[in-house]
Amino acid sequence: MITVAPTGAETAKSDASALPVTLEELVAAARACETAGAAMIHVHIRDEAARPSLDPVRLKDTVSALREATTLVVQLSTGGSVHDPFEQRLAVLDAEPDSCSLTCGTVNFGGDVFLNPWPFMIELYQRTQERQIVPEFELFDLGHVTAMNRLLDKYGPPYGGHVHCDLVTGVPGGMPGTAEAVMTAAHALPAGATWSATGIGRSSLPVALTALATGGHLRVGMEDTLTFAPGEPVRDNAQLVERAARLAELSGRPPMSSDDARHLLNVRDRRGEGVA
Ligand code: KMH
Ligand code: ZN
Repeated sequence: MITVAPTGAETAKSDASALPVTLEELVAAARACETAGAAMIHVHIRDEAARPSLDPVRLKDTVSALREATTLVVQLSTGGSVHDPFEQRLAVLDAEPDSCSLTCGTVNFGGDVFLNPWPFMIELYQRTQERQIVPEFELFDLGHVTAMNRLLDKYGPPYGGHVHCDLVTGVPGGMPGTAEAVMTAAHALPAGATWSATGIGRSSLPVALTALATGGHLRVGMEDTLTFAPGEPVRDNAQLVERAARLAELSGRPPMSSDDARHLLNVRDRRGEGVA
């Protein structure tokens, strides 16, 4: 399964002109990435000035537009930017995505702190269960795996019954983007869990190759990587998905369709339902 994370909250449009920041740009990127082999999209939105936003109306419009234009599994970020308040991050679920990210602990994030205290994790997790939204557990460090396992032990399985995680490596302050770190974290996951791996910046390729070699799935995109090769900026998100799909083919593990991803994750089929 290839997930594309096309935008993120950290990069300015002025620093990467191909970064999709309007709804039209996001939908165009999503379509191109679907054609290139993506099955899921991890979404951060921006406001009219291209600043990171958790505006509830924009989030609902985004989910509807992506559902209309693509078959991708739509995952909204509940991480937002490091400046977003907890209440707004919880309210992301009101947009009724198929899936949402759920980060399992606080982590230094460059010079900032990405806050995910235990009570916030519990609140977010219980809301995903109530709303029938499949969480993707974002694990930036080995301790986050421990916290996720504790969450599952205390509060039961996620909606859909299947545990899917993303090992986010290479954030300055989190686990490094190395094969060793990916394997250590993957081995600590509960039996039956599936995982994708993300390598920020230059760790993108080694981490993707590790995941492909060891049964993991892939997350790529301009949220995580802005340089395609040394000295060569990324052209657009589809370029990163195309490369991931090529690597997957070469590894004998061709990209999963979005239908297969829906089946794997057990997402509730909301296509055809309006958002209240
Ligand atoms: N932008 C980061 C602070 C997520 O989407 O859940 C958090 C992040 C993780 O990107
Ligand atoms: Zn994100």
